[in-house]
Amino acid sequence: MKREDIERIAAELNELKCKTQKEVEEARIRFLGKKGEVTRLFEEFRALDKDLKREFGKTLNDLKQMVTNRIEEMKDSVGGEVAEEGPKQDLSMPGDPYELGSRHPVSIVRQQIVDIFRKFGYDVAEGPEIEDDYHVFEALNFPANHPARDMQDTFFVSAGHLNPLLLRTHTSSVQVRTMEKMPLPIRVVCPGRVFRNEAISARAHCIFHQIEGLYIDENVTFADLKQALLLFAREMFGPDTQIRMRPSYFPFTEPSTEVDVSCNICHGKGCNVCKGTGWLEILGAGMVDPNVLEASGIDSKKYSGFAFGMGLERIAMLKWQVNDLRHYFENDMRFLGEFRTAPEV
Ligand code: 2NL
Repeated sequence: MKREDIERIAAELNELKCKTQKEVEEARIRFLGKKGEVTRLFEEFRALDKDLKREFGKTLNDLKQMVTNRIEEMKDSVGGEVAEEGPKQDLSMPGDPYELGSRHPVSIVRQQIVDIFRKFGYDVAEGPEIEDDYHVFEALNFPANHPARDMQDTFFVSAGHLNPLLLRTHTSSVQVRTMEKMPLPIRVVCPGRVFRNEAISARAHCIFHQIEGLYIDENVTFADLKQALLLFAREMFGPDTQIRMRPSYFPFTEPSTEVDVSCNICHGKGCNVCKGTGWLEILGAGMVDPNVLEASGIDSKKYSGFAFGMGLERIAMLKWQVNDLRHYFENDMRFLGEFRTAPEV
């Protein structure tokens, strides 16, 4: 028996940190169990001669007492099964806040635009996203070799026959279906998702949203188109808004125009949103081509009409100065949360 053995055990005991009742029991076995270190010292003690017994007796008894006390002490202080039965949480704490969701910016502008045209007496129509070539291109006066009909620009669902299925590239197909089945006059807006085979960037996405409008009656003129769009622009962007029309081309309208509104940020003075021009392009429009009316069985001698179309992401970009289209599709809560308090919805 050596004094160092006793001192080492005492030192180990001081170092001992038990976190669970299981660890306390393991420590008890290690020191006081049948083959425990203290037990072993007592066995050695029995074999000592009288003088050495006198020298070690008290020290050894003190050590055993110390170990026993320390183990008992830890049994009481370490959280055991009994201690764990109490509540783990403060049940009087307030609950987690229940966060309200918010409308997506594209959904907000769609609703605004739909509401404006409803006031003007338009109906709302929706139609299939998977369409056929006829309703997306043929009935809309697209020539057979038009690039939009190419695999490069349009997602095809089926190919290799005369009227393949495809993902609609504009919601005009819904208006074609309206012309086919609804009585005249027609006043309709068609919001929806459209698809184009484009490389995704800050300015282009393969999925986006449009709203198109169509008005067909007797004696509808370009002046009616101009006034309808002016009233729309003033409802949407404020009563002082001006519009400007530039000549353009679409297969389905003749004449065609691109429409700008006066920049509602700098009020025409020129800023970085309008790139110093004072104008923002918001939509394309025109008088429905007689070929388009006739394709859907409408007498183009008796009836005429106008149509227009705009990209909802673009309108929302102008409204909230969003600089990258990809924000609309990534569902980053930091972006979506920006629209939480839009008061008008
Ligand atoms: C744009 C331009 C436009 C139309 C869409 C249309 C629909 C029928 C007949 C004639 Cl059924 N036209 N739609 C007309 C002119 C322009 O959209 O820039 N859209 C994002």
